[in-house]
Amino acid sequence: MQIETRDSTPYPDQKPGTSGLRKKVKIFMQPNYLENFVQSVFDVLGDVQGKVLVLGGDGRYFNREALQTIIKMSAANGVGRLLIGQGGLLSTPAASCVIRKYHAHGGFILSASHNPGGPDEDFGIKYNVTNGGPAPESFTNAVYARSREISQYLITDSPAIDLDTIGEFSVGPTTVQIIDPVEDYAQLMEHLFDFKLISQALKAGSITLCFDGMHAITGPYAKRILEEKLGSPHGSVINGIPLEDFGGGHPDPNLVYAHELAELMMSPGAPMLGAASDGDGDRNMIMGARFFVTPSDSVAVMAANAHLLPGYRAGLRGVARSMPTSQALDRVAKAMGINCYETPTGWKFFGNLLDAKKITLCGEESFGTGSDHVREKDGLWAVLFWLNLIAVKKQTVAEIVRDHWKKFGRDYYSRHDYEGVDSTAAEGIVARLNGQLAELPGKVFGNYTVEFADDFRYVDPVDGSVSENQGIRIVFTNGSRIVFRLSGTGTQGATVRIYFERYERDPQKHGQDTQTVLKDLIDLAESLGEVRLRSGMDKPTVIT
Ligand code: G16
Repeated sequence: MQIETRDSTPYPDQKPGTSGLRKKVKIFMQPNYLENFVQSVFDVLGDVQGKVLVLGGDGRYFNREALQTIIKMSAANGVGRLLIGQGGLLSTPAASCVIRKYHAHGGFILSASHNPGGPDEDFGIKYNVTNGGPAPESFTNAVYARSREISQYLITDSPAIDLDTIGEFSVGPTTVQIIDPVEDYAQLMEHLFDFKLISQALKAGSITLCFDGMHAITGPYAKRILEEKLGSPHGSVINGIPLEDFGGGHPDPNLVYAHELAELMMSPGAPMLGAASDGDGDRNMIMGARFFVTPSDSVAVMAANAHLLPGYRAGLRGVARSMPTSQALDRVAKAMGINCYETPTGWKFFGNLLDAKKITLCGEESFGTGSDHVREKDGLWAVLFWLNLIAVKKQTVAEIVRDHWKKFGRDYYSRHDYEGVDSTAAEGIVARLNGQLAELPGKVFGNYTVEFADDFRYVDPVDGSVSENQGIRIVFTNGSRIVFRLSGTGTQGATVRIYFERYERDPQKHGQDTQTVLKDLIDLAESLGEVRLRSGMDKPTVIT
């Protein structure tokens, strides 16, 4: 085996977004594009001689080819051992679990998450660090800086590795170990939840379930855990085979893209729990029969009930949510006398809080919830959490959430996405909003008085690092909010997200239609941001 040093020239666009580098497959297939990024990561990592790295992806188009390249580059850079999921597969939370369990130095996860896959669609790569979580901004900024000046990369001339056979291979100095992608993760879940209780309920039919794998990574995990280990009837997992193009679907678990599940859950014969996960298995959508649980409510309900489940009996140290996530979690934290931290969007911001043991549970409005068991959000974990909760409380999903509202009040919440907006128009929207921030406080709009308005700035309470410009908040004196931000995960044009929130304490008023309750705020957002006007769209592309 020879190590080759190949010359290359930089690409200007390798700045990682909210979660790694995401681009169209065709961009990743440009000569040396992937290689430049991977070598930039190795250059920032420094000496990796003898160290262990984890590799895997969500199985999308280009996953296998990219893995073969990364294997050769890892060997050329002197990595000691690679742990790779069989078939090149590892869900994002499973990769985090494996990094932590085997004390790996870090790992590459190949995924564009909830974005579609296929030759004309998206691919992505991110590096996770020793704690199993996404690399912090200081690291990704250094990688980007390196990618702007890179002039060569290292690669071996070794043949391709058989990714489908469990076992060990050698590539020069590197031992390549192909591992079962599910087992370590399944064992961790068994430790956190009451599998015996859940299994009894599933086998007796007192809990019925449908899990939509959306032809993405969680299919094999869900089949092994829900059907084989817990005994949910065969067929409880639908769309369970991972496909390179996700069967032509959009692997984003929301009411629009997980429509097969959504229709089933709204039908008369709906099971008790409906759930879906995204491309790489870190997101979750939870539904009861004819009932949708917003992700913001989901994390609040979880926090209020965590002590009922084996892995969380000791109680919660604290909780955290991303800034645009509703304040339902804050109310639970207040009642429990624990801290609730508000972070920018992006799971990486929870890592320090989890490592410093300031929090146990955290969540985001973007269908992400997780805990200190790994350092990623975790789709199947959330499903198991809800299953365990239903089994303990012997209530339906709707009953659990309505009881929660009775106790804490309801945060009516919705997100409106305008996808594929012209980038200049999106910048204009942001500039227009920024221009109004100073004069908004004290202004009255109907029933709403602006308490403060700002562009969210986060100072990490653990390491003091500062993240600026994390979204525009307009907060009213009654606790209602409008938040505007540009997505950091899109690959085409800009996606403008507007988040609306209104709190209602009175249980008599908890049964209203969300969009109707939020109408005043939605109209106000348009007059402030002119999103519809400037984007030329007459309505959002997705409402959740
Ligand atoms: C990623 C991040 C999440 C974030 C989400 C949405 O999720 O890990 O923390 O909330 O993007 O980000 P944006 O609003 O910028 O599009 P995933 O599932 O895509 O990795």
